[in-house]
Amino acid sequence: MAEKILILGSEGQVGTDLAATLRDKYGKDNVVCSDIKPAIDEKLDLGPYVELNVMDRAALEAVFSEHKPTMVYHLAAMLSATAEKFPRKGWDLNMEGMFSVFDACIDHKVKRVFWPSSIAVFGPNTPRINTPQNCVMDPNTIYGISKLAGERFCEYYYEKYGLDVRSIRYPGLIGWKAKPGGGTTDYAVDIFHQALIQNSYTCFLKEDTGLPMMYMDDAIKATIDITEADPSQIKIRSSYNLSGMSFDPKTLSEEIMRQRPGFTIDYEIDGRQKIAESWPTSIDDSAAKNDWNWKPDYNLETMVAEMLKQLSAMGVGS
Ligand code: AKB
Repeated sequence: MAEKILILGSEGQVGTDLAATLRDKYGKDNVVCSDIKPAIDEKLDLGPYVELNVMDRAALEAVFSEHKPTMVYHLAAMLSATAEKFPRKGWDLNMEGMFSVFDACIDHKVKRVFWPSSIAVFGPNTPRINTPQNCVMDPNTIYGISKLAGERFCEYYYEKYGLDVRSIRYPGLIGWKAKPGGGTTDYAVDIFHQALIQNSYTCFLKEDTGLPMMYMDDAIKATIDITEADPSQIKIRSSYNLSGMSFDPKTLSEEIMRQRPGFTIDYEIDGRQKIAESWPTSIDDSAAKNDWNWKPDYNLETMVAEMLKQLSAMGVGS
């Protein structure tokens, strides 16, 4: 049977890239995009688009009935820094959104659903270097708590209802098509825009704050690969650790300086530092490598080169 794909949260940082890749692969009419943002002509030209709040169960039901998706990517969520400002809203969107989507998937016999977790599931007592798949997990942000609870429900829905949920723990994601909104790792995207605009950047994290990161093309590859993998390959039904590269702001700025002489960085630390300090600096993703052949293509040097090239081509800074 031909696949019909529904992306919820298609206007976000991951959704923008994922929609473009899936539309290339499956044809634009077989990928329905949806987000809380209104439908405008520019979006409708790219393929089917529905304005939708994932917490509105009746509206979600109507979208499932009309489009009959075989695969669903549920990306709508509030990220770490914003959820700290609006804890109740963050919890409601992340949890109620997940329940309404999972329940609709069961009702409509959806073959597969992708739900993203995050390195935010780890906390201050987690081993920070080469963080194992299974270890102490004591997140102290609303976002992290909602993602850890969500992971438990992924496994629960699989065991109890047979819903084939696939999930990975995204590191900080770096892409040029869309900017992230409200995350702690956002500096690693912003820095490229400011490098091209004014050749300097003021960073909100300390220079030695190492975090796991990944270039967006790798994240999209992992997202599609795990979702399309044969069920026999998926041995972890909560969420897989995933690793691309790890660096701190100083190391990233040095690589940008190397490729763009004259670039400078300074630091004005804000509340996001505390969140970053509760997360790992590097991740052990051997389970993803063994089970479904995960392998990233980008390292720090190639990611920086690609970001500068693509943003320049878009006209950023000119
Ligand atoms: C955030 O910073 O909140 C996200 C994440 C690591 O999940 N990018």
